[in-house]
Amino acid sequence: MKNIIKWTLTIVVGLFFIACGGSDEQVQGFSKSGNAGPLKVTYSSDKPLTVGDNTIVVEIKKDGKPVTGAKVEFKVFMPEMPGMPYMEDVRTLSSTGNSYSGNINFSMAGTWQVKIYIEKDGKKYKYSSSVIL
Ligand SMILES: [Cu+2]
Repeated sequence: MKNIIKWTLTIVVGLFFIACGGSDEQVQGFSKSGNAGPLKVTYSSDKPLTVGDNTIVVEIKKDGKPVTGAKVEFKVFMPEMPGMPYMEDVRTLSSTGNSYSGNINFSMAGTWQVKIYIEKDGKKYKYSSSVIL
């Protein structure tokens, strides 16, 4: 139920920006993509990534078609550094139609490693990336 409200809000906000298109104020979101074997993986956020909570949307395509019904785990981590422990956040994303989404918390600024683990029809795929906050 929470997700439905979240998505309704996202759509309403999205429509608002479409309706107001043409103004100079563009919302700069975040988006990055790459491959996990035969899969094309895109992860994005409609706002720039920030320290704290971020709503992440993952789209997976194979031969240009959305891959649905997969188990998608999104992990971010920062290796241990002098004076700083290892940090991570892991979330199993919820399927929302043709994409997957969930909340990811970055506990501090810096470079974060991103791993997206995908399981579909008994096969496992991994996408590696990184972001700088
Ligand atoms: Cu650190």
